[in-house]
Amino acid sequence: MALDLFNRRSKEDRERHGDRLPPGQKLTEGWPVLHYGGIPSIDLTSWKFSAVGQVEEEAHFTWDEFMALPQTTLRNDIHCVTHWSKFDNEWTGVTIGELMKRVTPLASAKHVMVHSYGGYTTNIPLGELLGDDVLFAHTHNGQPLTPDHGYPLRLVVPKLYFWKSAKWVRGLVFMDDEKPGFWEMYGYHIHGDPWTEERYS
Ligand SMILES: Nc1nc2c(c(=O)[nH]1)N[C@H]1C(S)=C(S)[C@@H](COP(=O)(O)O)O[C@H]1N2
Ligand SMILES: [Mo]
Repeated sequence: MALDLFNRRSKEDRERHGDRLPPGQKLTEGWPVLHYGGIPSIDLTSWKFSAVGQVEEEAHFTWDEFMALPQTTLRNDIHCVTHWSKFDNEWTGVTIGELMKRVTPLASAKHVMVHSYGGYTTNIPLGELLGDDVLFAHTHNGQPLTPDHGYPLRLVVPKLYFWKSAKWVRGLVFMDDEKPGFWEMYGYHIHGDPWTEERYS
């Protein structure tokens, strides 16, 4: 009985999805669109991606430069704090590992603030951003991202709730301390692990 208190998935969800669906989540077949504010309109000719803050040297990429980086396709599941999960998303883009071959954080850098066009921010511990399942994606299931899902580029951090996967991403600021991003400031959990239901603070 005590175990059931920790595992709040319904019996049916557990039987159907095994260990793949985090507690409190429901599987969806569609792909909901969720964001705060409007969709920024982005011109690829002036698009820039920057890595700044506590780094040895700032790095800046035009769209063509970023797309010239080695491309990878990864498959993963995503989990939104509003209780939907979507399995088997295939993302194509540039892994964080490829980016980090070109960016060297200072030893003091422990956290990253992700910045988006439109002003959205979200914070992620550097160690988790550097996971081999993290990438900057321009394509989902073989289709270019639509504007509402983050065109031209979004971050994908599948280990954390999906609000950490910033759409319309424009850069990273490396920091020594943990500062809250947009939703983290408005009551979402500072970390956001779906497996331990770090939903709100
Ligand atoms: N730039 C930006 N990225 C964002 C958001 C946002 O408001 N702005 N919302 C986040 C939230 S709360 C979720 S659940 C996902 C939703 O992504 P989707 O609309 O592609 O499903 O985007 C995340 N990334
Ligand atoms: Mo969300």
